[in-house]
Amino acid sequence: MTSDEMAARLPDLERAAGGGLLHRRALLAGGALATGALALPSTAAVAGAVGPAQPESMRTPGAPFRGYGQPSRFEAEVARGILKPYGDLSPGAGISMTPLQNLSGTITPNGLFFNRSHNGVPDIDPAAHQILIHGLVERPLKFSMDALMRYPMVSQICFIECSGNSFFNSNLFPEPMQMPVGMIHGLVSAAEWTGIPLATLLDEAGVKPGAGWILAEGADAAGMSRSIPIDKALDDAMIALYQNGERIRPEQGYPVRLMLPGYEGNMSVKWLRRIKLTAQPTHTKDETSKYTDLMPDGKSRQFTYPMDVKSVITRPATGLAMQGPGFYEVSGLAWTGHGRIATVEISADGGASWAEAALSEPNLPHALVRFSLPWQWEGGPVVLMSRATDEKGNVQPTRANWSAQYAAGHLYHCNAIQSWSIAADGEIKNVYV
Ligand SMILES: Nc1nc2c(c(=O)[nH]1)N[C@H]1C(S)=C(S)[C@@H](COP(=O)(O)O)O[C@H]1N2
Ligand SMILES: [Mo]
Repeated sequence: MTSDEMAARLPDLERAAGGGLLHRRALLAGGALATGALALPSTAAVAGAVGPAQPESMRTPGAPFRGYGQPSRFEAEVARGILKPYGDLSPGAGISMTPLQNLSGTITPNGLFFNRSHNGVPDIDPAAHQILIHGLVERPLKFSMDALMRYPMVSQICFIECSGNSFFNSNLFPEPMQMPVGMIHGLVSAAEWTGIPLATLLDEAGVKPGAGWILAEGADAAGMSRSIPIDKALDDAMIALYQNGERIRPEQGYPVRLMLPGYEGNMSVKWLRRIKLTAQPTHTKDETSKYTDLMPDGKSRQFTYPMDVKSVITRPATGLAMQGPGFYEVSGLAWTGHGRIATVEISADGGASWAEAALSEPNLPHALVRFSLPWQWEGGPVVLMSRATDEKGNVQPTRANWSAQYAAGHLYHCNAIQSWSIAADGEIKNVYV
């Protein structure tokens, strides 16, 4: 079938927007799939069999058991992308990014969870590690890891996003950079975190009147520390011990981290060793020299907490190749630090028309949501975009609008709409629209 014939066979009913986007119901019973109007990627069964009559795997016993499972050897190239801005002078200062182009669903496997560390991953013996709670409290308290393990725990699925995520699309880079989607947007990951509500431990210590903030400090060589408003600390902050069911990975803060749902990743202090209750923010190096937003008038805005509404198409996306015209599912991730995602819209004509995507369930606050939409690529050049709106009515801005809010060279908190151009030959590129 030529792409023109394909387009002609597509029932008008199922069209949701320009560029071949189909209605999110198109794959349901009775939709375009059932009517045979879609050029689906399956191949016709000729001999009624798959491969040789009896493949080797059916004639030889399989591998024995192993203590800790690993992905298939055929997935060996699926790995985090590593950036070391200081090279081997300081190899532990930098980032490793989640390969979003290789993943699906909404939970990041622990071994692929992104890692942002300011001075390496410490090797901490839980038997020797303690947390101190002091400052404006009735009773300063120390907690060993064994003591923490005896408290009632709760679980919550939430994302962590570094406020430096997507800096390759920020004002630092006036021209779009070409790299896999995971290297542009992979400083976001999500897990089910299990631990103790921070409020439980603060109640036990007794919060004194006048305590407006907490200082959280990590036990790493960066001594990373941040000020957090007491309201957040008493609301949904967690002392997290488990990540997707197993003890938190060293990269994520083993044996214990602070977890602040929806807030910029930097504030979720890893390798947590100390919480001090204070009247005012402490103005640590990590919240004055870094993680501030440079405004057009040259002033810096401090303390930008919730991560703004954002989405990115992860398939098709840079790092993947198109397999010729026909049917595709457009799929990606959306999230917001302000609660839940309300809608995600997709455009296949550079923003001229939009169709509403289907959202995965459960749609949880401060978690990743997967969105999807059926798409018939007719083989011509298109520009794919996604635009998320959250339940508070925040709408993801165009790159031009995002960029204009900040000074030249500003990089943090980039939640601009991502555009992927797809050429007739199938090449996928990062473009600014
Ligand atoms: N102690 C400590 N905590 C830290 C950091 C650090 O370098 N040291 N990095 C912060 C930053 S900038 C981010 S974005 C998140 C990243 O969490 P992750 O590495 O588990 O993805 O941890 C934060 N907590
Ligand atoms: Mo970060």
